[in-house]
Parts: sequence; structure tokens; C-alpha cells
Amino acid sequence: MSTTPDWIDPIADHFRHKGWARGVAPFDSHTIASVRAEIEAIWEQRRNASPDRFAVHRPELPRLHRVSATLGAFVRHPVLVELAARIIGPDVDMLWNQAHCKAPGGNPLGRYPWHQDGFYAPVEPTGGYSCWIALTPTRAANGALAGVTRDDDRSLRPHVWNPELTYYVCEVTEEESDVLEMEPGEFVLFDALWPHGSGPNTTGEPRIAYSLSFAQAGTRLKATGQPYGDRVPIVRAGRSVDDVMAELARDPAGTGPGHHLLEELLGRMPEIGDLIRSRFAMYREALLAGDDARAAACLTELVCSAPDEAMVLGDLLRSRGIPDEIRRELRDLGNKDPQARRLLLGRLLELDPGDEAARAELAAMAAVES
Ligand SMILES: O=C(O)CCC(=O)C(=O)O
Repeated sequence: MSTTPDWIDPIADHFRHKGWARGVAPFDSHTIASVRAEIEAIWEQRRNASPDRFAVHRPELPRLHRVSATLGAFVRHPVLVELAARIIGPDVDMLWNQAHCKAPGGNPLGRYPWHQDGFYAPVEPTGGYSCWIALTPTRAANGALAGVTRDDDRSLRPHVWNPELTYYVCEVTEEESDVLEMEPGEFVLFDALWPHGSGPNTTGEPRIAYSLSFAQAGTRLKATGQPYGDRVPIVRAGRSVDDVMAELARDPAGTGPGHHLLEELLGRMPEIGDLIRSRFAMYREALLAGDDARAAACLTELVCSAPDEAMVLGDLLRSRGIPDEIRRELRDLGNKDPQARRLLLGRLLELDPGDEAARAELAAMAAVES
């Protein structure tokens, strides 16, 4: 990444000034088609797995790098790496990824109400973004992404809980927003303060998008100071992770960024140190044998090594950083899912150890079990 490709500058400038930018990146059509096919296959598998009505009309398929080698590799696509290095800086992680599918048929539950992502999981430092990539044509009629394009207000707006949509919603007027219709491969970058949403899909075809969030390595939740997200490294020392790891594979005694990255992974996940070392050895063997496809697959396994993390109701448990929001979730949850309830209570106590009601409830749950 010695020179910045021409297509990035206008996108980076717009993003820096406005907090969002749309672009047509040089993804090739084969890549976009294979990402779409992979997401459709996962959607098909999961379609009947959840009784949740949102899973039917507007399924969110999170953390796809963990279940698909194609998507695990896509996270480090050169286009995404170039963008991240130019806009975020020399050390970047992919924190979160999810497909946003909208089933055909126009059910109102298929819409995303207006919101700002920064309301949900405030992190620091700021400066990261989500890259929302259209995988099907997106039009007003099928629920294209819409956002505030005519107002430069960069503040966090008040959000109000909407029980019908089970979403915190902010206000956006028609005068300040636009629907951003796109072709497959076009994308929008947006930061945590960009108010956005989308309508239902009233057509007869699915609408599919893939959104990946990137941030400076070491990004933490404001509320707890804990590291946030899946933290898949994609850029180190201003170079792609593929590049720095290939350098290390060719010179394992080297002390460059590849060495530091391997140390970083081992330091972060000592409990799977042997697995990380063996994945690096397999990657190195494939690379030195000239088997590029196998080497890329091994590198995906290596950088996506993080152990699974608890998820509750479709979100990472650790993404919860606001005690009152967890209390609201607990009220909505009632007794429907004791395991989810236990995890949320535990998280609430991490954030607010003085919550005696949560402590008593957890103790009562433990007593019933023993
Ligand atoms: O896909 C959509 O229509 C909305 C996605 C969204 O709200 C998000 O990625 O934060």
C-alpha cells in the first residue's frame, strides 16, 4: 500500500467532512456474486431456525467471518484494506460484520427505523466506520439504505425505545435525508453518528447487503473500557495483514509488524496459544510451498482465531455497555429465556456491581439450579 489508489481520495474526504460517504469501489463482480451466494446460503440454512418475527422479515446474520471461509477472507479484501488504512490509520481491526437481508413481501417489520449506531455501543477512540455494501440492486421500493445527507449536525440525537420495532429510534426529517439507491458492489461508509434507516421491501425479490465495521486496533467500549468486537486484524503498520504475515513466514526470525501481530494474538488469547502457533505453521508451510489459495485460507483461520463469545438475542453480550438499557432488555425478556436472562444479569453486575436486585435474582437462579 505504498500509493493511495485514485478512487479513495474523494470517498475519504467526504467521509472526513460529513461522517458518511458513498462510493463505487473496484470490487470485481465475481467477488460480489460469491459474497452474495454465500450469504444467501447461510440465510437459507437459518431461515427456519428462529421463531423471531424479525428473523423472517429482516434477518440479521452476524459474525459471518466465523462460519464462512469466503466471508472470512472477504474481510481482508484489498479494497477494504486500502480504505481502512487510508481513512482509519496504520492499525485497523474488523470489529463486527453482519448481512442485512430483507425478505420480499413488504411486511412493515422489514424496515429499520432511524437510528445512530453510536447510541448502541459507544466506543473510543472514534474514527471507525461501517462499510455497508449492496449485494443486490437497492431501491426505495426494496428498502434501500437511507440517511441524513443534507445536514452536517454531528451530534448524538435522543433515541426513544419503540417496543413494536424493538429498537431505539431517533428523529430524522424528510428534508434532511435521502434514499441512497445502489447497484451491487456500491457501498456507503458511515460513522457511529450517521442517522440512517431503511424501509420495507415491497418487491418480490430479496434485498441483501453486507455491513462490516472497522476501527482502530485497541478500540474499547466507553462504558467499561473493555476491548470491543471480534477484533480481526486487517492492517498493521500501514500494511495489509497478508503482507506483514507473508514477510514473517519468509523470515520467521524477523521482528517486523508480522512478528508483533503474532505476539499480539498470543498475548490476547493465551488460552489458545498452541492453536495460534499451529495455524501460523500451516500458513507458513502453504505459503512457502507456493500454494497461495491454501495460504490465504490458513491466514483467515489464523486471524479469525478468537474463541466464540456469548451472544444474547443476536448481539454480543459485551456490546452492552449501558446498565439502564440492559434493565430494559430484562424487562422485555421476562422469563422467556432463562439462559439469556442469566447472561444479561451477569453483564449488568459487571457494569453496575451495586445493583442488589440483579445480584439477588442471579443468586435465586443459582439456588433453584443446585
Ligand atoms: O440494511 C439496512 O437497511 C440497515 C442497516 C443498519 O441499520 C446498519 O447497518 O446499522
